Amino acid sequence: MDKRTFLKSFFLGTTGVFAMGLSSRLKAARKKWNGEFVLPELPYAYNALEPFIDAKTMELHHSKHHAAYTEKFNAAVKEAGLTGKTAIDILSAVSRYPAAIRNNGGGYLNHKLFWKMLAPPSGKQPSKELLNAIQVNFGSREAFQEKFNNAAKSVFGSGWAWLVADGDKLKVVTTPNQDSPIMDIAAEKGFPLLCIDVWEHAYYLKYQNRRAEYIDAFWNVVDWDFVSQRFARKMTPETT
Ligand code: MN3
Repeated sequence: MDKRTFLKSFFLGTTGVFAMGLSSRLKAARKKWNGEFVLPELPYAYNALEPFIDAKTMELHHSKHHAAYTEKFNAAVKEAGLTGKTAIDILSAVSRYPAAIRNNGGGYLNHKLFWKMLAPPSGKQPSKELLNAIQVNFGSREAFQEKFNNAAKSVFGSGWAWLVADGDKLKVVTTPNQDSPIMDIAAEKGFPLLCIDVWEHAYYLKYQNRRAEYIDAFWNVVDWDFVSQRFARKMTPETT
């Protein structure tokens, strides 16, 4: 993508990026893809986020919960005759499809992003550009984190809190269950930059009912390099 196309697609937001900006590399990757969604490997060991997120939780969350969403998503996609469409294509039009697609497709893609947004504690910080955008949109990094924390705490039952880019605007939003801000049914849409899973399966073994402690601990394992690259659209968006 050249710079002009990049900027144009950036300001068009999520839909624009995916509608306009697929490079030939992405198209080639799609061509080779057989249409089946695969549980991704974690980019670190199950115990790599200790003591903030414990190994047992990570193992169950990835090898049981995420694996189940992936398997059920594949079955639902097949059932609905959608094989060959990407997860982004399917989920951005999810209002047309059965609930099994929404729940399991959301579970498949949300966790795929979540694992990549986490990393062993490194002390890395947001890029200058991202920090500047956070200050412009929320007043300060502290005010942003407070807003994100409050959003994550406020999710009733199961769901997610997100930092999303909507054009050049950053927003903190929440979604119920396995919904995503990329879904057409989302109350507030945007391109996900950062997210936290606040389903009890994400923290109950270590934190029991203390969701706020889990949210505080989460900040120690945020991969700010990943989030900053995502903000700058310097990485290949997920296609499958
Ligand atoms: Mn989960």
